[in-house]
Amino acid sequence: MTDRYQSAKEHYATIGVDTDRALHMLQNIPISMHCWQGDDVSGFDGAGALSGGIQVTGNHPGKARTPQELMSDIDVAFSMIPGWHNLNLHASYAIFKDGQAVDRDRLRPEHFQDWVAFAKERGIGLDFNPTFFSHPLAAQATLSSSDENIRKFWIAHGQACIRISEYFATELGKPCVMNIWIPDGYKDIPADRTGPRARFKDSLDQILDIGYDKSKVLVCLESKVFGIGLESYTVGSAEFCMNYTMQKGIMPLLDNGHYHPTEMVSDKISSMLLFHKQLALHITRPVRWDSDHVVLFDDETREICKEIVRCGDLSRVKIATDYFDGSINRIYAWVIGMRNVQKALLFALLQPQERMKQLQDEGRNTELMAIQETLKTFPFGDVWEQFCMNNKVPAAETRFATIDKYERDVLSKRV
Ligand code: RNT
Ligand code: ZN
Repeated sequence: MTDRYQSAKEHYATIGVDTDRALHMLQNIPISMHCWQGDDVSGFDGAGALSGGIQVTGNHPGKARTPQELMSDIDVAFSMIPGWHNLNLHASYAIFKDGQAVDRDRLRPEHFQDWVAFAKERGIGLDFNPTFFSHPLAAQATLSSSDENIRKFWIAHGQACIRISEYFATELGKPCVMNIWIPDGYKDIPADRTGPRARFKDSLDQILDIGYDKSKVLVCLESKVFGIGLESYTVGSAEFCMNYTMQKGIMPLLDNGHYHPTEMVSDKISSMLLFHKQLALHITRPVRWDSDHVVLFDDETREICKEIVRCGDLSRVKIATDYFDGSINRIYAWVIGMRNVQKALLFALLQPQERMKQLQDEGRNTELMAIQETLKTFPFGDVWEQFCMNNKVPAAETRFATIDKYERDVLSKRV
C-alpha cells in the first residue's frame, strides 16, 4: 500500500467513505469491451463497407486486418486495463476456415470457435451482437423491411445469433448478453411510421420465439433517435424499444449517444431500473452527434456510474463500451475509454451516498452542493493509483511503454 493511499484512505474516512471497500467492489465489476474499436468496425465476413448511419473517422496506422491481429491487439489492451472483463463481439467477426464462408443467415457456432478458444484461455466471457449493417441486404432496411425475403433473411440472422450466444454461454459458463440494434430508418419525412415498426415488432417476435435458455442468453434491444442519413425517423425509437422490452421481458439497452443532445442517460437509469430487473448500457461519448468518441472521465460518464452504483446491486446493470476512433492509436483508445469507465465507477463508489441522500431528503440543498463540490478535489487519484498497483498496471496513461513498443514493433508495420 502506498503512503499516498494510506493518507487518502484517512481523508475519505472523515466523510464516512471506506476506500478499501470501494477498491474491492471495483475489482469485481466486469465491463464488456467492444471488439470493434480495433478495426474501425470492419469485421471479417467481408460483407462490405461500414453502413447503417454510423461512421468511423481517422486513418491512424495499425488497424487490425485479420482475426489474429485483432486478438493480439485485444490482448495488449487487456494487459493495461485493471481487472477482468468480457469481450463483446459482433456477428461480422465470424472466422471462416477454408470453404466455410456463409452468409449471415447461416452463421453457426463453429464460425466463432476461435473466439471461444480465445475467451477460454483468458477466462473471460463473451457477449454478442447480430450485425444488421454493412451488408448488401441492409441497403434499405433489415428487420423492418417491406421486402419479405429481406426481412426473412434478417430474422434468420437474429435466430442464428441467439444460437451462437447460447453456445458462448454454454462453453464459457457465463451468460451472454446479446444486443439487437438495427439501423432502419428514413432520411426524410416518412409517409408511414407505423408499418415499419409493426414489421420490426413481428420480426423480433419471430427471433425470440425460437426458444432459448433465458438464463444463458440475455437479449437486449438498443434504441436510437437518428443516424447519418437516417435523420427524420428511426424504426427502433426509444418508445418502441422501451415498450417492446417491457412487454417481452427482455432487457432495454441505453446508449448515451442515442438521445437528443440535452437528454441524459444518467437521468434515465433510475426510471428504467424501477420497471426492469436488468438494464444494459453502451457507454460512449457523443460530440455534437452520435460520434462515438473515446469515453473520457467526464461529467456524464461519472453521473452514469453514480446511478449504476446507487442502484445498490451492481449485477443489475450490464456495462459495455461502444465507441470507435480511427484517428489515434486504437489500443490507447480502448484502454483509455475502458479505464475511464472504471475511474468513473471508482469515483461513484467513493461517494458518501447515505449522507448525501439524507441531505437531499432533509432539504439541506446548500450542504448537498457543497459536499458534491468538495468531493471533486478529494485525493481520488491516489485511490485510483492503488487500484492500478493492485492490478499491476501503470496508473498514468502517459506510461504505457508496452503499447508504445507494440506500436513501434507491430502496428506501424501494418500497411
Ligand atoms: C450504433 C449503435 C450500435 C453500434 C454497434 C457497432 O449507433 O450504438 O451499438 O455502435 O453495434
Ligand atoms: Zn451502441
